[in-house]
Amino acid sequence: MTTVYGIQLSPFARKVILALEAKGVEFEINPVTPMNKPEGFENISPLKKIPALQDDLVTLADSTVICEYLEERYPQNPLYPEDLVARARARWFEEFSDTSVLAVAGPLFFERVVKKVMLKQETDEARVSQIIEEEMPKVYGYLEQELDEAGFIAGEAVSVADLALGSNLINAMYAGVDVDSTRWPKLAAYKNRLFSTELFANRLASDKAMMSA
Ligand SMILES: N[C@@H](CCC(=O)N[C@@H](CS)C(=O)NCC(=O)O)C(=O)O
Repeated sequence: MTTVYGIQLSPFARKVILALEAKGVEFEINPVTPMNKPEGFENISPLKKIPALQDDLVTLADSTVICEYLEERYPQNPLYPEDLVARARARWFEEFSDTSVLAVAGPLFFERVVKKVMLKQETDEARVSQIIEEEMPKVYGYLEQELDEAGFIAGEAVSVADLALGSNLINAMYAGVDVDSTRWPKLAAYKNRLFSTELFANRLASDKAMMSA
């Protein structure tokens, strides 16, 4: 059995879970959280971060490394485009999402969901406003400029870049900050297209069931 160590609300764990689901690989989740790492977790994830993955062949950490492994082990429903340029773009937008989009969505999710719901602390709304007004426009503006009217971020098919970008857009949405379609119409339409795919719709439904429980 393939085990994912992490929680499904982590954008990096969600990226790996989506990759497994896209490829139809059965897996189980061991719900390790950043605040609740078991003794000896460094033997599975040497940097002590989630996600990690363990199967009959490997124990691996880092969502990017894990997704590349999954692609090579399970080539069905490819997540890396065949075309050289599109594949390079997929890798770039995966990286951009894991760094710059995360730098927007991560603190929003932390302030409005982790602090408020899980830690029962006050949300720093001044920090939220600063992210929305100063940091988000640079990141979303760049994505707006790179997206087409149709398809996904690196071509016609959903790629690993969409798993990374979509995972962060989900967490921003859970923080009550959706993409403003008047400022970023292509990004807002892309988000709706992506979230309407069976892959993302099922993941959103799973989050909803988990959060209402
Ligand atoms: N580059 C890593 C980043 C993973 C990451 O930062 N995970 C966060 C949770 S979303 C974490 O485990 N943080 C705990 C820590 O840094 O101690 C990946 O792609 O998997």
